[in-house]
Amino acid sequence: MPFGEVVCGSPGSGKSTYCYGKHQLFTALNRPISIVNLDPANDNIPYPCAVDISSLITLRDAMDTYGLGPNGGMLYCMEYLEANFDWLEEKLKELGADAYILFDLPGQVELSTNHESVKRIVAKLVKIGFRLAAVHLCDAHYVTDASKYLSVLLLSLRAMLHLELPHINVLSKVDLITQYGDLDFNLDFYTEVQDLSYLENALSTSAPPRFTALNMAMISLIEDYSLVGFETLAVEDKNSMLHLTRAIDRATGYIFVPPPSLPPDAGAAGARPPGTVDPGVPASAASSQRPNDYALFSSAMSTMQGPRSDVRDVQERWIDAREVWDAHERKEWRKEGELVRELVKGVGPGSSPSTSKMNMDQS
Ligand SMILES: Nc1nc2c(ncn2[C@@H]2O[C@H](COP(=O)(O)OP(=O)(O)OP(=O)(O)O)[C@@H](O)[C@H]2O)c(=O)[nH]1
Ligand SMILES: [Mg+2]
Repeated sequence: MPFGEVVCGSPGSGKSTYCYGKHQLFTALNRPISIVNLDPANDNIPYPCAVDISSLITLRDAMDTYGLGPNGGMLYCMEYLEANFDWLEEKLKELGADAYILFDLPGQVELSTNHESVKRIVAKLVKIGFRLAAVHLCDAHYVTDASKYLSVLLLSLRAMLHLELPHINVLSKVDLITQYGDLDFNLDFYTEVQDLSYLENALSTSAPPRFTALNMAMISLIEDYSLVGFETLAVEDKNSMLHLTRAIDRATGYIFVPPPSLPPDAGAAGARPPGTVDPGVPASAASSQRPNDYALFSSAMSTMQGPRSDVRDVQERWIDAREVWDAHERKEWRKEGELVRELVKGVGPGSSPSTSKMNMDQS
């Protein structure tokens, strides 16, 4: 059964960078991953792209042929993709039944909040057997201003109700959050979206007082739904990426089971953990037929553990003690670099170093 993520969010919120980061992380973990670019205006795709909407239609084609502007052209492209869903289905089939696919969407928010084409494409994907989660990225700098935070809450709620998928909202670029000023509350206030009435004071300073009643009505609407919450993401922070991966796996029910029969040249990165037994099922067998002898990722039932799984750790890492952590990480990287150099020396010229020390820590 193919699994995947529909990566959506405002322009510049970090969708393509996230897809690229996830591709690197999963490749290091030996976990399957393919990326489908659904942004017909994406000229500089940073990641290896398995399927690209540009081979079906580009934004420029739509604009030139129908005399449309960039926004109208984008909506046309999505409608065209919907009408040619067979093309997408065919390409996805080639990626195999066990594929894990990221769909990198364009940044126009109406595509994931009110325009129907993306919603219908997603519904068709679900119908052909995909288990998907929507990963909605919102730039973390919005939480530094109460009225922007409120608009992000409404946008997130709207996207959740529109796409009708298991939904993970993410405050992206949390590593940059301190650049935009101090927070009125601790980060967990913004991620847990608990008692928003505390925002009243902050809202009255960031928006004219005549809007206070309207703002409070919107707050009570968000609280009534009680749906919105946020994970955080700093794409270059391995722990942050792993934590988000766990949250998404819980939402989709994905459990990663590495292939039991690894090719002889898989190297240390692909080596099976000590003490595990090869059950003799070929690596090509479907994941449902492979025994879960050493699943590396938590299942949907397990608790969320590991570094950065508590938002207070995120606050400490990026806000309260950022410099101390930066210095600590630099020291760790130096140590790791020295270790690799030692290994290279030990193995001798011409041999490649063991990558086991460089592997992502999955615990
Ligand atoms: N510091 C930091 N920068 C990030 C992070 N994620 C993305 N960026 C930067 O944010 C900018 C926009 O990222 P993109 O990945 O192009 O954003 P996008 O959502 O794909 O943009 P559109 O496709 O235009 O909607 C780039 O300069 C990225 O390098 C992050 O976690 N931390
Ligand atoms: Mg992009």
